[in-house]
Amino acid sequence: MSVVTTKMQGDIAVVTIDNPPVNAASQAVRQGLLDALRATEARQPAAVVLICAGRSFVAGADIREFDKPFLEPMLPELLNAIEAATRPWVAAIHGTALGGGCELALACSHRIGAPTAKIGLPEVNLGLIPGAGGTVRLPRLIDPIEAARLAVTGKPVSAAKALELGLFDRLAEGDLLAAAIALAKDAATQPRPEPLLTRAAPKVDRATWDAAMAKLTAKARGQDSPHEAAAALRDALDHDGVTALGLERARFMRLKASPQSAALRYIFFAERAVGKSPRTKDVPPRPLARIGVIGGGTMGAGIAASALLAGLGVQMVERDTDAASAGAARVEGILGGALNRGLISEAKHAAALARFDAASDYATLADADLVIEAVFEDMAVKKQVFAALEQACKPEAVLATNTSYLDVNEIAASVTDPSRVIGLHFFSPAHIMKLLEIVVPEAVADDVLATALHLAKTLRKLPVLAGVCDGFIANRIMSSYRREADYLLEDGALPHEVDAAMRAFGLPMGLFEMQDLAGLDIGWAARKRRAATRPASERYVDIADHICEAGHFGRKTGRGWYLYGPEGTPERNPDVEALIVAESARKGITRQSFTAEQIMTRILGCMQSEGAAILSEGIAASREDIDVTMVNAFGFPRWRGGPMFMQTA
Ligand code: T1G
Ligand code: NAD
Repeated sequence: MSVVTTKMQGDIAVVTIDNPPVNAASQAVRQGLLDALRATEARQPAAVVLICAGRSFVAGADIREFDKPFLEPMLPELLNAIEAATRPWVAAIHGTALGGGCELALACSHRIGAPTAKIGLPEVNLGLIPGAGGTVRLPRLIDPIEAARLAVTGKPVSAAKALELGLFDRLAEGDLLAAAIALAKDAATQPRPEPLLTRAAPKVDRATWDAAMAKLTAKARGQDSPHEAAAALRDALDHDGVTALGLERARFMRLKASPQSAALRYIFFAERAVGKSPRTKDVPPRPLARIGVIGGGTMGAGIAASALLAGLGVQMVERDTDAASAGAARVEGILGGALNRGLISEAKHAAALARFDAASDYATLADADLVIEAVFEDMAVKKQVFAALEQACKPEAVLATNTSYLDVNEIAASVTDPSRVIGLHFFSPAHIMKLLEIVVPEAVADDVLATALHLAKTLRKLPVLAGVCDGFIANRIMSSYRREADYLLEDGALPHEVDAAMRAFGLPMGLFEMQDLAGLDIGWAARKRRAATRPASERYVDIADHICEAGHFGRKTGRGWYLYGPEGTPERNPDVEALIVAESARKGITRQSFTAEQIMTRILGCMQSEGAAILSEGIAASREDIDVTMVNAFGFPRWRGGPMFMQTA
């Protein structure tokens, strides 16, 4: 059965693409479109409507074809042929028209969108640029700087914005196909618009253009494709359409072969491969309507807000009514922030609050389907909470812990039925960070694991499955390269040199800046907790402990690794640098200088060796789990794929 079919509705030919899940423009789709074009050219209907079955218009070229030789018909040539069709072609867009899908729509003479449709050119997110005329046709249809915004940022626009820009001719009120056929009938009786490819490029003042591109590429942070997209748009303005098309194709093919695009395509598919387990195949999750959150602190409030924003009901329980009120205020603050930023409507905000309650009485958890504890990082406290939950909750309720480091098997063993216990390690801020480490204890039931994965999907989180160990995947690797960074200080580096090297590598922040931001007391408490079990043979650096012993915990106390003025920017801390030099001397270490590359070689090497250990111990099932974690927990640059990908690139 062809993935492209053509049916006549009166004198309008309706060409339908049906290639689940996202109607990617695979070779079969391209061939089907070419056949449909030939058939309609022969049949000469009044006009043609191009529409997609399923949930979306064409979401792009089929990325899975990129690592194989391209097969005819090639998309650029197909789109040129559609644009040259003798009858009007109307693209009827619902869902998302992205990349090649947007370019296909641009090759049509008219475009109509469902009110909820989105359209864009996200190729930069794959280290590419549009490769089938998007950078050439779009600036000939809409304001060139707006065209650049779509291609350089990769962010799609709404149907309303597309209409405002002139990218859509109409929005469909009611049935999309009927509205598209109406537009097609009108188009059939009007003069054909000049094909975009042959239109003269608009003139844009160079200084205005350069200033706009500088703003649009400001956040590229080492990634090439945004700059390449801006250059391709400039080519489109400086040359005729056909010449610009050739330049675009050459640039696209160069980028498709680039290491950054290979890395970005790897992480795109890796994020869709993780969070799957053979144990949950055909295993239905338990019901998930109302969840309990124990603790309304930093994490509890974020988790509660995340669940409320996803449409779940939330019962928060705190130590006492004052703490419950404080926790509720934190949740209301997060929801209020979402409302003020226009992320949610008044109605959604009110509905979320109506589903929320905070109390100090565990009896309020009687109808909770799943409860997450986010209380102090203290095993005794957590065991007390689980004992109380076992009394208060229905036996089928899933009991989860948000612990960062504690042994989830030990927590599970503290209740009568350990099969109902699982780890749900959110990252702060929990209502924003997408990554969710699902920590899988030995005794967990398959349907409890399925419920955790279902919760992740409901919260639109990115789940990675982790075995039980100290720090699971993210924090275990971070602890490893934090130790290495401390060794570098003793060996001769200074905090600002390590942080500069990490930023230059593409990380959003250096490790010492990050510790100052999170609070040095958190790591200090973890090191003291581990002191008793730390191998005597392990090299230990006391520098951070000395800083904490002096009461300096970073930004929140105004000094830590760095000094913080009233505006909060980190300045080098001479006392800390003197302490570092003294520690090297005390240990008889002759300090040496390190280049940024040498620093990153040691830090990256740590990430990779700890990742290898995590794989060999079965804590993570694949390198994708580790790379997805590092990219989404610590901002490891996506255009490098991840520490494990880098080993094989
Ligand atoms: N090609 C192949 N498979 C794709 C795909 C694509 N373009 N997009 C999605 N999939 C798969 C995905 O791997 C998953 O598979 C399933 O579809 C559902 O995706 C010539 C060169 C469209 C917003 O960059 O942004 O066109 O895991 O889980 O959350 O100039 O998918 O089920 O086996 O993400 O609802 C440009 C990429 C390509 C869009 C839907 N287009 N896709 O999100 O579902 S390059 C893109 C997305 C290009 C042209 C250039 C999202 C989505 P599986 P999903 P979702
Ligand atoms: P927090 O101190 O901000 O909040 C803990 C809350 O638990 C407090 O409000 C406290 O009143 C409450 N609490 C303590 N005992 C309680 C009890 N018996 N019943 C009900 N409430 C009780 O701590 P946090 O930063 O939100 O961390 C909570 C948990 O999440 C810890 O296990 C921590 O390791 C983990 N975690 C923290 C982060 C982070 O970045 N802060 C990230 C991931 C996981």
